[in-house]
Amino acid sequence: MKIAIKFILTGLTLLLIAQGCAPQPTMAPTAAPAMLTSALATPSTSPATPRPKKTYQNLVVGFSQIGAESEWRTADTISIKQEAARLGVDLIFMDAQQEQENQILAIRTFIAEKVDVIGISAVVETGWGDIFKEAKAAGIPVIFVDRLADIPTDDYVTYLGSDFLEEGRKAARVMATLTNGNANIIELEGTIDSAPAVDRSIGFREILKGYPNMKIIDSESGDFTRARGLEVMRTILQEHGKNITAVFAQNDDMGLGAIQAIQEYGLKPGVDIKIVSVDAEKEAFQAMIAGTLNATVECNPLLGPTFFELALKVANGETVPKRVPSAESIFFPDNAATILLTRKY
Ligand code: GYE
Repeated sequence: MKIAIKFILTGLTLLLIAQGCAPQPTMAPTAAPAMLTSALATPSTSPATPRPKKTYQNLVVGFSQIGAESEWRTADTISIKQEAARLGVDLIFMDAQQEQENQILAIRTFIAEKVDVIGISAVVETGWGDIFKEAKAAGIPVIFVDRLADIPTDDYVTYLGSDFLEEGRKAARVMATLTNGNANIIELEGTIDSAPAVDRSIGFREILKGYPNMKIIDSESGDFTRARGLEVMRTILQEHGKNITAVFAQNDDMGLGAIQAIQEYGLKPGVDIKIVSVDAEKEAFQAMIAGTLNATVECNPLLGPTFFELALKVANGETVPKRVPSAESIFFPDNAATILLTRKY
């Protein structure tokens, strides 16, 4: 049986290699441990059969990552791999290349491998079928990291990540200040049906209700990538041109693509068109220093330390909070140069 399982895993690895997404080599440790903060405690799923108490050294974790679509994602992957290496956790890491089917396949593999805990960042919210019930039936606790799926709360143990609704609200409040409540806004949306795209859109619109002269004149998906942000913004500029006064990019990478498109078009990003994005990665700070980006709303990708802390607890049947939020702020050009010196991603 074990041989058969190994064969399945090897087969999947080969498939992923063929797709150019074989697991990356583990990197050197640097991440610092994080503390759990939420007070909403609920019991974690207990394994079906009693197991001896786990330590990091004998913990086996399967992690299904979305892909490498943004600098944010790269930082998140490094954080997870580095922390696994630091703690001595046996990590089976799979990159889904932004395809839901690959994530479903990865979870099936983790179940067959009888991992202790499954971690997943769900590329989209819907269309998961019964895969998480399968994991539960096998007695394997599931932890969502960064992006939650739209599934019954009983089908997972905990969700660690940002408050995307609040990020959307923060972006809109900043935009209102930057434009004195008067703006023709282009929204560059993230991956369609992904939790951050859905919630950032909702949060942004919620605040806009209080500003009748702030209008979203176009909203297109740039799939959270710089290349798509550039391409989509070029097309939008052809259609709306100088009528555009603001851009809400749902991540920095799309915002950086939009900045390039605006420059190509002959307008000044950050001046003629105000731009607010989300993530707060290093290149966003460089853009703020250059005056092309007006603000970035932080979304923390350094989730590895808290994820493994949670994983060990749930593997041992301990109680963990159902929701573990990340602490985040907003950054502006005035102190971007100073903050950039200590920025980790
Ligand atoms: O904002 C974006 C990434 O899920 C919070 O995904 C994450 C988002 C992040 O591609 O850059």
